[in-house]
Amino acid sequence: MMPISQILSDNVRLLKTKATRPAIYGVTIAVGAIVVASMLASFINHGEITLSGIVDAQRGNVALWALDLMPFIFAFWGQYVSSVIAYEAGAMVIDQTQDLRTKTSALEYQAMHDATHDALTDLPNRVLLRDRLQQAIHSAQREKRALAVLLLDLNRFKDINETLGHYQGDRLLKHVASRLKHVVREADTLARLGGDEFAIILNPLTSLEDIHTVVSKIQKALAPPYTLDSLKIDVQASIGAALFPEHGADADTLLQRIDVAMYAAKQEKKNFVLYSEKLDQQSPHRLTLMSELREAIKNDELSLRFQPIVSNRTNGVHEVEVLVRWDHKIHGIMTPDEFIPMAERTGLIYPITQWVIKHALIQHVAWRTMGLDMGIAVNISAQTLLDPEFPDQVTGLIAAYDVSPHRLTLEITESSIMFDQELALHILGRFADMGVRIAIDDFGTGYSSLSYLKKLPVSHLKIDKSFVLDMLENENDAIIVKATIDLGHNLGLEVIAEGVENQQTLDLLKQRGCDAMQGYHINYPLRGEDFAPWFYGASQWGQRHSAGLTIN
Ligand code: G
Ligand code: G
Ligand code: MN
Repeated sequence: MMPISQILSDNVRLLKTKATRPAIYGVTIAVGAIVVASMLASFINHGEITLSGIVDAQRGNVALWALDLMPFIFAFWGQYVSSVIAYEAGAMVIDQTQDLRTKTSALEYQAMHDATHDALTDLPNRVLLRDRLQQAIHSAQREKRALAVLLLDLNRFKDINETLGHYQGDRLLKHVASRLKHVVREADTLARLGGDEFAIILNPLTSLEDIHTVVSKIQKALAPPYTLDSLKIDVQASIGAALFPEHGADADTLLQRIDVAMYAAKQEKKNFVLYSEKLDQQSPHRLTLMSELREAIKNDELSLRFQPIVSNRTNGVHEVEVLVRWDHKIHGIMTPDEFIPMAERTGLIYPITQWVIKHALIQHVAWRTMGLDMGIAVNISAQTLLDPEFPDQVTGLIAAYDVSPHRLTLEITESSIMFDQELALHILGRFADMGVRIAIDDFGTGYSSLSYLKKLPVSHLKIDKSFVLDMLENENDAIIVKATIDLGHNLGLEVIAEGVENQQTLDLLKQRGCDAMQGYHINYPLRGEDFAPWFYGASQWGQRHSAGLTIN
């Protein structure tokens, strides 16, 4: 790079040549004025313009002397002013350049920091942890020593988050992070991997005892209850650990192994589990399942079920909820509860959601060619909803299959909206603009603010089945269901009840003004090919009924 003094003198030269130009014009005009004035004087004195007349005028006319000074004054003044301007401008440019440079490097630093740190706790994130672990492994290898990695997951954090809300959940995580910071040594790395998961690299590790010491320090640090909203909350953690080089020679293997150990701790309800090979056999599927699931999506080994939703107004079925299944070679048909949480943790939820929407649209089109116009409601996880590319992907899919957007509903949960309200509002707005409908699923189990709900472009609420299942026996549940129906209607939303398992419940819901009903009493989730025969045949809510034909 050019030195600053060089830039300054170059700039000064450039600006000086520009500023000198008006001075040269000034000098030229002044010289012109002298010549014209001298000629005029010669003409007035001698009646003609001659060289001797001009010389006479120059000698004898005092006013011309003053005029003769002008070119010198202009030249000097031009030089002086241009130099001053040039220096000032040059210095200004350099000041601003330096200012910009400092600002740019501060921004670069900030961006770098944000990419490697967790925004909530400002601890290193997964990316930085992996990098630090790799470095720690290199130095441990060189110095022939061991190190340990710990994975810590809070117990029941999900419940806390859902009952007290994400704001309080975040506060709790910050408390936990600051308590953990005091447990680790300077040389150790404490990172937040996301959610309620924290990892610690213990480097160096002199003896196995060290791990136990750290684990008991962690348990002690976390033990005192946390105060949130004047509630006292106890939080415990499950901890898994793995050692280098014993359990893995590289960062990725070690990170997988702490996951296995931590899950074993959760399952066995233990505070702490150190990885061992037999754990891999015990949690046989987790790791293999993940890669199998990836393959299953590619090989279309997922399948869909469609559960009918009956409208109170028409008594017919105009919409189905789409539920995914995995036809596993060994484990048989697996329900979403067995693989969706894992898919959410590993990012596989994105391709799954794509697969589900695509195949639901294909089914919709297949029914349409049979003359069956069946709306489809797809369940969407929080991560997928908050993915800024998701609306574009949906736009692409409905365009590709030529499906009218308002025949697609996205079922989202209250917690996925509360997680990042601004982003959720923005994304839901995009769907509303497209004409895609949004339903709040499992309504009543999460935490949401009513005033916020009012702002959302939502079209209906689905009352959680836990309230509907027992509403005949449990008066509280019946009251909640009634209140939710009224609340939904006051907000201008349609209300759907889930978990309708018998006729009495169905009758009661209809009587209470519920707009639509879904549940085993109407039917189990059906395979695509079984739906039309049910709809046109056995069902009292299918075509025969709504077409006004009588059923025997
Ligand atoms: O079909 P059922 O047992 O088994 O579904 C269990 C849970 O899984 C329900 O809460 C449902 O919302 C969810 N689920 C079903 N299909 C999907 C899907 O395609 N994507 C997501 N994210 N969740 C689903
Ligand atoms: O969370 P979500 O609302 O998406 O859950 C739908 C789940 O509810 C599916 O797993 C579906 O199989 C199940 N389900 C549907 N109808 C009934 C019902 O009548 N009773 C019960 N217990 N579960 C039902
Ligand atoms: Mn649902």
